[in-house]
Amino acid sequence: MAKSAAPKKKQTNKTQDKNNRQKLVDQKNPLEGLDLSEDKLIRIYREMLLIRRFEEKAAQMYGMEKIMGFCHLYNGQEAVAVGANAAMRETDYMITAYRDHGHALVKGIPANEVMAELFGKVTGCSRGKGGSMHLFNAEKRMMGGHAIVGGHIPLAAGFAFGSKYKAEQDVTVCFFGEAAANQGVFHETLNMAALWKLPVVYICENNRYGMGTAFERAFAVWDIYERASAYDMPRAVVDGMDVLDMYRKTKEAVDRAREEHIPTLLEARTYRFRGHSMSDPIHGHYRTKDEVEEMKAKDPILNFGTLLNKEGIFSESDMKEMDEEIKKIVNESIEFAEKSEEPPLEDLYTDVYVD
Ligand SMILES: Cc1ncc(C[n+]2csc(CCOP(=O)(O)OP(=O)(O)O)c2C)c(N)n1
Ligand SMILES: [Mg+2]
Repeated sequence: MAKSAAPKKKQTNKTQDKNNRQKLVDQKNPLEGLDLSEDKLIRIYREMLLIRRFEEKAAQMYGMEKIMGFCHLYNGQEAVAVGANAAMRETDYMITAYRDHGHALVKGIPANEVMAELFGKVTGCSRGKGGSMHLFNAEKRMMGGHAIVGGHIPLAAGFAFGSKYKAEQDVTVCFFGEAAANQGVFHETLNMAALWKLPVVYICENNRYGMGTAFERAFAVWDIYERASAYDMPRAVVDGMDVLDMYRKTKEAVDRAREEHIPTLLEARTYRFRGHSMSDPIHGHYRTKDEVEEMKAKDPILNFGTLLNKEGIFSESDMKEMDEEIKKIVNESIEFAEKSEEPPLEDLYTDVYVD
């Protein structure tokens, strides 16, 4: 995707044929060579579906003013967090920006606690004080939910430094939006991570927009992953709409971080189906309805479901049954959040500093 003033070269029929043939070869057996059991493949599907259903309900609750303040949904991007998490160990650290519901769910924070946090209730994973953008559970090694764009990138290096210093085997995986890659701290941290050989994997979720600014208008070089070359760091572009590609490339990076203490930058090309936040329209003035519809054809959940179905791993009726079970879990999370109490006023003064 390198930017160039030269007009695009027209593809000849010959190259088109070659590309199509290559696609058929690639599509033939997407599961080949993957170390994923059928159970794990089904779990991956389930995790993506849970996020989608959770987000749909969160949108509805926002409309009903049960959820207030900032709320950024993850619809469309599910394959990024789920595919990456499938390549991680439970003990590995995860840290992300404010579009964090999906990451929190896949890292094992129960839907009840995530929904209660969105409602600002004391039973929420951050005791009702963090809200949508600050979902934490240190025991599960979910290190947040951070609202300052790019602010958590150096924190990830800190966790990775801690693991290395203590000679522990854990890897830190840090997700951030592409706009965060234009913050100075991104470059400062990548330099240090490479220099100090930190066990960290940086995953840039390039959903093409920073609020309403198309990334092409904000980046001098459009291949964001290439920025890692400045720090002699391994790098790759990933199809962020394909959970298996996410798994495969994250696994390589996580293994390299764990075994050789070499950090990696991955650029996951993805898309958000909804507005930037709940207060924004779905396409707004910065993108067209057609573009959104075109990207919806790449829906990571529908496509992965079709693949599992085609390979005889998961039938349509299994999927329907799972969907019902997940909808029940999400509905119960609403009940749980509704019934829970708000934090008491005295809590204003707790959890401010470490004891
Ligand atoms: C330091 C800082 N500057 C500005 C903002 C306001 N802001 C909130 S979200 C956002 C866009 C970030 O886009 P991106 O990193 O691509 O993440 P996405 O929303 O696409 O997931 C901005 C500028 C902020 N939160 N922090
Ligand atoms: Mg973005």
